[in-house]
Amino acid sequence: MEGFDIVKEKSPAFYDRFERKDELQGQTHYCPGCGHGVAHKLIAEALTELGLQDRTTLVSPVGCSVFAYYYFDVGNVQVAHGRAPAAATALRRSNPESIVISYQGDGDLAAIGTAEIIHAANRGENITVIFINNAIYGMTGGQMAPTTLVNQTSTTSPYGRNPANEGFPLHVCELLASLEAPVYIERVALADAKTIIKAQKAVKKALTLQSQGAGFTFVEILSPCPTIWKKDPIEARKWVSEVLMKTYPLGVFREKKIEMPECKHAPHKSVAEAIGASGGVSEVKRHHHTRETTIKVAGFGGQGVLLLGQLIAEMGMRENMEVSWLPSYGPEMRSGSAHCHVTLAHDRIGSPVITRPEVVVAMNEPSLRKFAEQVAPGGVILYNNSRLPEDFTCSHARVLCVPASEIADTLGSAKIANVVMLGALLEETECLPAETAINVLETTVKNPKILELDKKALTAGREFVDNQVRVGAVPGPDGYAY
Ligand SMILES: Cc1ncc(C[n+]2csc(CCOP(=O)(O)OP(=O)(O)O)c2C)c(N)n1
Ligand code: SF4
Repeated sequence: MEGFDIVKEKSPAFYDRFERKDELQGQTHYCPGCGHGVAHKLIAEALTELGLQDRTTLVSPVGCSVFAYYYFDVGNVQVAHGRAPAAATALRRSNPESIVISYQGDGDLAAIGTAEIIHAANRGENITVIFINNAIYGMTGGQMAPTTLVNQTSTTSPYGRNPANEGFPLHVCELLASLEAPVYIERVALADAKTIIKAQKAVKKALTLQSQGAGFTFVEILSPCPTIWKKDPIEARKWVSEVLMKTYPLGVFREKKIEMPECKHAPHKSVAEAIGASGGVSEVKRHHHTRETTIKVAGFGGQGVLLLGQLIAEMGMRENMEVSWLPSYGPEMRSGSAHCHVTLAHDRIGSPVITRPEVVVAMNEPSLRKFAEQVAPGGVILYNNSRLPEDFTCSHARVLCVPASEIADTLGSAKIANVVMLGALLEETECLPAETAINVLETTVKNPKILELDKKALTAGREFVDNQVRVGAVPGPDGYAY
């Protein structure tokens, strides 16, 4: 047009190049006329305009939406089918300054992932979910989705969806709008220029709200899938406006007035941030006599393995540390294997899973054999026995034998072996003060006799380690019992 320059350029939020096989160079992963490409463009433009690209992570699940990570020059995480809102929750909570987008198809979000989306929305996670509703499973060749229309044919409903047999189409916006927490829910479409402009505004609005820390935002995009619908791209767009939009009316289903919370997501922030965010003046008290560490406690059910981890975590909390405790146990109430991961940190913890613990507490031989390899080089293993199995060697970590069960028996109860081990661990690692352990025991153990025993057990464990190292009662080559 005279007087106008038509500038075609890609959004900086897209990679300069995307990878494809040789013969497919220059083609995207999407079919001609597919809505995914347009939806990508809307997201990329919003990220650029809002200046959010550098702190964004996009979660792609399973389905044609998985290809998003080839295009967006942001942090990309690919997750199992349906799990994107759960992964997005973790990503956003562990990095509250980030922007997290969960980009999901209808099979992914409304079938296998129904639980994840509902609970993420209900918790009011500060994430943005972009829901591409094309009323079918695209990637797998056209099976019925929860959003497939009544009478719409698919490979699994060849005579058309029959509500008597397959239920009615799921209206996800309406469903989520029945929850209290979400702050913004809108359904838009990629049917023509007018609806696409509305979609553009909705995507931008959702991301703006997320960047303000407002809460859960959700944009459903009715999107053409010409290949599976067996229509050309023009017919497919027409079908969006003439058919799909009749079942799924466009509109805003939730738009909360945003009052900036004094500390809405306090549990997601570190204690220091939470106090700062609520305008508190007192600095959080960090005790300098605490030490960050990661601990795996393992044994069999009934040895108090999980409780030992809980005691350590509780102690950390009382010392204003960031803590996590993650249990793992078999179905048996007794004698099955059990272990737990405990992290004590001064800063926010990214994940409660510990793959390289600095300390392993092995309450029995199978746990020693199973977890010794995992301990970080230079770490320590506390083994509940007076000696190691003859064929056992460990060159990368120190192994300290603490006959906790024997000591507990001498004190009068096999059940307190875990507290003996707690004493040993505190003395060996100096991660937390022993007085805090006494404080925790005094407020959690109600029976005075057991409390007395626990205190003795704690002291016995500490003294055992103290004697090993400083007096060298049963020394190995470097002062430890090997
Ligand atoms: C656990 C699991 N179950 C099933 C599948 C097979 N599968 C791959 S994609 C898909 C459906 C995707 O449909 P949708 O989310 O609507 O995305 P679209 O391809 O239409 O964009 C299914 C069922 C899988 N990959 N993993
Ligand atoms: S199958 Fe459908 S959703 Fe998948 S790329 Fe092709 S048009 Fe898009």
